[in-house]
Amino acid sequence: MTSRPVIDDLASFWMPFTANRQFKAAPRLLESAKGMYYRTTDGREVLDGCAGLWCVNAGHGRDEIVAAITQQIGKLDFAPTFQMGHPLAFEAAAKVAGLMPAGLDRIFFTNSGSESVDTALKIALAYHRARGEGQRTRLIGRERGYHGVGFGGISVGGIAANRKAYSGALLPAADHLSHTHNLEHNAFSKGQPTWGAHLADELERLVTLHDASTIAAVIVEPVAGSTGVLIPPQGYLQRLREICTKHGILLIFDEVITGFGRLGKATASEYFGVTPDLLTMAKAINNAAIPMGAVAASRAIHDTVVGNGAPGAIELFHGYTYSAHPAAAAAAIATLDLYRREGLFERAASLAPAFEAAVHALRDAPHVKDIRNLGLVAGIELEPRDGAPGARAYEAFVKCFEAGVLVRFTGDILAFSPPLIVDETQIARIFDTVRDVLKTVQ
Ligand code: PXG
Ligand code: PLP
Repeated sequence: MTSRPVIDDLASFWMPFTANRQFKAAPRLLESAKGMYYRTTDGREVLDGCAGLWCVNAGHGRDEIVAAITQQIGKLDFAPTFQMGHPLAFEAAAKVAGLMPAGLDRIFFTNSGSESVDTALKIALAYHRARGEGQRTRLIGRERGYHGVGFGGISVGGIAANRKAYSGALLPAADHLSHTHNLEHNAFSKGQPTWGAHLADELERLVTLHDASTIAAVIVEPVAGSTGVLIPPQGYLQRLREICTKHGILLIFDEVITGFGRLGKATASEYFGVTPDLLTMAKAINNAAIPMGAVAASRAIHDTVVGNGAPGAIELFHGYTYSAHPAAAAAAIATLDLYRREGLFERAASLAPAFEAAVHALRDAPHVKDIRNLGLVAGIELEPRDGAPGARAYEAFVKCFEAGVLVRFTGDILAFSPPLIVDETQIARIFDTVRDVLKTVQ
């Protein structure tokens, strides 16, 4: 095992979504990665139980993706996609479109999930305006929703801490549905809970309050990831779809986490059999090897916005310098080929029952208050420590890391989303480690 000196000065990097002072007092540094494992700067191997940040679905350091990026950088490092193009941008878009639900085959590239969300919200407004309904500006999100950190995303998002400091500057016309998390009815559900479809009817209440003619879109994560793996009740998404359709409101699925195999299908939309009008993605679109995100729009939305522009005029005033960056596009093409060649979405589907059994086996472990799962994603909710919310899960996270397993935590919830190449032995190791750790956690 190699050991390298830790960087002397950790001060300059202001770390995102991190307790900076706590981290810098006792840093956890990853130096390399291959397959299912990270290696730390002090030479320890760490099993990746959360695919980085829910994004490295094909496992780390995949040769095909590395080669595609390396070759592309050498051939064409950058090309503008504003009034210019390069072949890989179109090829990547066609490949992404091929995985989307039928009809959602117009792809706008971004560099992150946050940008994808803001892009989708803007497309929704542009669509209604192009149809002569420019007064439809209200955007509806959901409590406990995470839609990234742009001003649009936090406005429709439902995480109080992400909104508080910026509350005076949120989008003026946003509202929220209730979240669907309910332990009284649904604790320890395996897969989709049976209780809660009626919560979608709240959209009817918001329509009554605001009038449908003012509402542009509803955005939800089909499975909420960031706030602790909230699985939609049976029938809930179908009901949301029906109400949106009835009132001409666009439905946006934020699939930044659920896209690309997490539930055993290309999209959660396919898994649940519910098709949105716009679908946001990022992360596993190119195995997170280079920042990239995208929005898939229905033909109707695309054709309305693009068809309404005057000849020679730009139809949508929106775009990023790095939209369809050549290296990101090359990585996406290689990644999507890899998913298909290795049947990784099918693999995730076939591992899901073993994954479910392994996580629910922790039902009687200390501090466990709820366990929930779908596909290759699971959450274990812990009883918070008195007067110190989040402290127990943080302690469990650190101890798992020290025991060689990387998990995610949010509040007092541990989240699991391993790369889709995980095997049953590794699944057992992840949850055995958590069980052992929970015995020692205060
Ligand atoms: N939408 C959803 C549904 C997400 O999960 C974003 C948008 C924003 O994507 P970017 O690429 O801008 O971060 C996300 C991101 C965690 C965690 O462990 C979750 C995310 C990011 C980092 C950590 O909860 N989700
Ligand atoms: N700020 C300035 C001053 C810029 O010139 C640009 C892009 O040209 C941006 C922000 C946006 O950067 P990006 O296109 O990478 O999102």
